[in-house]
Amino acid sequence: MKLLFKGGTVVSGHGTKRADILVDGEKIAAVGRNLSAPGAQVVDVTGKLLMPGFIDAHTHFDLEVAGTVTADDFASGSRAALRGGTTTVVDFACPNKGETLHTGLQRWHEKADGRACCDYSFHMTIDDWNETIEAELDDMYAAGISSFKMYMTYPAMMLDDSTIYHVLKKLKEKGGICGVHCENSGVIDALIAEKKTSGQLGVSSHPQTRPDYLEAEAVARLLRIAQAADAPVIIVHLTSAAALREVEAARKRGQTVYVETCPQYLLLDESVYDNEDFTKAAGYVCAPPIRKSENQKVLWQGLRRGEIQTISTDHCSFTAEQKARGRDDFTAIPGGVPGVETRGELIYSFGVTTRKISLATMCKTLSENPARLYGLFPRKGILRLGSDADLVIYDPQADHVIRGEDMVGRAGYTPFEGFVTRGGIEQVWLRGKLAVNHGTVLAQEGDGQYLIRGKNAL
Ligand code: DUC
Ligand code: ZN
Repeated sequence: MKLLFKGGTVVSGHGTKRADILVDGEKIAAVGRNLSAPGAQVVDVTGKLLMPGFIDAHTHFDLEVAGTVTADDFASGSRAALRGGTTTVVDFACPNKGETLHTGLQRWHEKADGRACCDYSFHMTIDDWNETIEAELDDMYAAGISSFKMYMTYPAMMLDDSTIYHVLKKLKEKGGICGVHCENSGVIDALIAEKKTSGQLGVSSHPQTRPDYLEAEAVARLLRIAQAADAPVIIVHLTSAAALREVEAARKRGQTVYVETCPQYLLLDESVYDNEDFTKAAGYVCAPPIRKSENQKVLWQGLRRGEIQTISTDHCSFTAEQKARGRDDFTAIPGGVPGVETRGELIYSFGVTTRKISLATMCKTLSENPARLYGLFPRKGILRLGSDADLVIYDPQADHVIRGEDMVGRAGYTPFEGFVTRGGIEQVWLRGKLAVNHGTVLAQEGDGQYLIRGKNAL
């Protein structure tokens, strides 16, 4: 079947242009002025923005954290993703320490296959390093996994400096790319122990035990390790000006460093943890934590200048009931916030219309750059001949209020409660099929395809 999207403004990483889009089956067949296609179904998108489906390269669906499992699995998480204009997620397959990468990969396929409503792929978490795992890397590439993840914190997953060095060297040799969660584990543990000793177990202690300088320290250390390994790295969920300064220093030395941030770090500030209402405050517990407001303008500036390449969500959702496990001890609150459903509208509303970033930068950071960085370009991330027909139809006039009760994700709340959007997502098309219409998700479990990815080309 052919579809002709007529009268809209097409957005790319270069800017905007008035153009029609012809879709044939799952692919874009033409982009141009005044297209005609006899027999095609015409979709009138006059006055609307047409953006390439967003890619969220940092989600955690169906993940066990602190003795509980995220509220969203692949079915509900991908449904929420589509609702927010995200047509592709890259989740983190996560073997337990002692397991092989194959075991972790198989487990993530079992969680996602036949259940995902949007397209999906996996990064592979490396939380252990031995000859078996090293020998598995080629199979990972063959299975379409070209990106990896390491943690510098969390005992169950963290690696020491020497192991990080060896992994980076090996990935460099194979042409892979690695994202790293950067926080100084040892000092954070010491600060937590002090809080426990003094009985300061409320949520407001959470950001105090994970200060920005301990993120910056880990970023600086990682970047020196990467320098020794002569390898590129991705700093995932960067939150602070202090950490970004370390990236700048490494780039001045000639290193290749990619940076990701998330809406919660761009739009919220540390005061969210001071709420007297435990449930409200706990809803924002994530790591790294939400920072002091002065960091926000540095992050927006970083996006504007191209120093930060991607905006993902780190979607890791828990209900109020799950968060309540830590009512008497903030360290028992499962860490993570929902975000996959709101990212596009938030960035448009509070980034583009406030002129912090351009529409082209929004398109780069939500679609084009993640597609290039994670080996999906030009199949994904751009609206051009031959690309998948993943489209977000954005209505700049459809302002509305973000409400937890309206979310299709299962957390039962949103960290952005009460935010008033500028415009809104009218439709989402996944490979030529209408997946969301005016907020109603039409896509079904199993409509999402597993994506074999190539290597980084950003
Ligand atoms: N941070 C969180 O808050 N949750 C999941 C993983 C992470 O890095
Ligand atoms: Zn994460």
